[in-house]
Amino acid sequence: MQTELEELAAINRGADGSCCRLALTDADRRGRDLVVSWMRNAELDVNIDRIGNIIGTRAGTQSGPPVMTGSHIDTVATGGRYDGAYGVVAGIEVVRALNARKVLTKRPLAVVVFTNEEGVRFAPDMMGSLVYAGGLLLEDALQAVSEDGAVLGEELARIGYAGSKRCGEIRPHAFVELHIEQGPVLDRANEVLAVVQDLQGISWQEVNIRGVSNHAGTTPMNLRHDAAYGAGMVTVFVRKLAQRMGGSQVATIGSVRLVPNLVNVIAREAKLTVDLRNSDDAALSAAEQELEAFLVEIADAEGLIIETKRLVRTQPVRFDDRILETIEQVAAKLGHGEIRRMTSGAGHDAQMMARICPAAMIFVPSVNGISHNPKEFTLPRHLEDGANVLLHAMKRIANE
Ligand code: HGY
Ligand code: MN
Ligand code: MN
Repeated sequence: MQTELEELAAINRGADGSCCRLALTDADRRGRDLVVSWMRNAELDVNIDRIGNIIGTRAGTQSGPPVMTGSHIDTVATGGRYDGAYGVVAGIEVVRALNARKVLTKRPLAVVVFTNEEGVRFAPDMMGSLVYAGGLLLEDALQAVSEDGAVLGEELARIGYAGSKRCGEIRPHAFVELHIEQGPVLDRANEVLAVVQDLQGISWQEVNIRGVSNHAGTTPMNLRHDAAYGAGMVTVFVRKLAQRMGGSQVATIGSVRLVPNLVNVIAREAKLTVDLRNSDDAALSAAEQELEAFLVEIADAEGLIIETKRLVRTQPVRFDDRILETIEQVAAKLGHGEIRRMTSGAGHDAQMMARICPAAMIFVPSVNGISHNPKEFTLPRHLEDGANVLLHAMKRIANE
């Protein structure tokens, strides 16, 4: 697995060691080509569907819905080498291990690479799995436009991954995703594995604030309509909102773009993104409503025009109890004792697959809880432990 993870990480590697394989760029294509070659070497039958999902299948002794695993290989622009890639590489490793031992399973197995999980170039995130699960029309996904004006369907064709298979044609018997935790819980508790029982709701909005450009030196403070000040007020508001709400509420202003973005010009425009998450859907809706009321308030107070555009809204997801128990039993049998059940703060393709089949996830630790960052790291033995649990869980589910 380390070799494959290194090969993927070497594609378009940043000076700081970060991985940058934005969805449907040439770097993503190079990663896809690598994974397809690994799948074929593992004797998987590879199909590409119409949103570019890559599905490698392994026959069982019986036909029928496969037990599926997999994740994504697209990254954020400053990504680490494990986010997504680990689940794909481990899934292929599971197949290789079964091949080496000439072990057949009753049900077929499948390893999938979902298109555009990160959603940072084309919204929404988890796009490929959302289309696969029927939560987003293929036509709408193909028409998604990126900040740099690229159209998703055209990019998919340009990199040669506009497949012909109908999205979701292979309806899995079950879906198990292996992923790094991307947070501090396991690392701080000095634990090796967790089974993910649920996943937060996610709300992404774009907030466009329009004011009036003017001279930084001559414009009296009480006559300003300063879009940058509006952006700053929103940034402070969402932080205080999350602190006030407590629980699992988190809030992030990840992107702020000012226009004209010049030292001596009052900004006429600020485009920012707001990421709100909570494992309680009612609380997440309340947070969205509080933000909406605040935007009306500052628009009036500062003489700004503020418009919002929804990018993503997903409900919290509870994974399947039977799959959770299988993962727990397998982990115990492999000597890990009773492993922790936890909530995922990050979005994952498994949350979309849970719409169409029993699904769950396995986490391994992220050192210092760091992710979406080139310092993302997981110990090799933890990677192995996770892959072993995946192997035995898939075998058990495939033979039940
Ligand atoms: O945003 C997320 O949680 C995921 O990394 N796409
Ligand atoms: Mn991921
Ligand atoms: Mn990610």
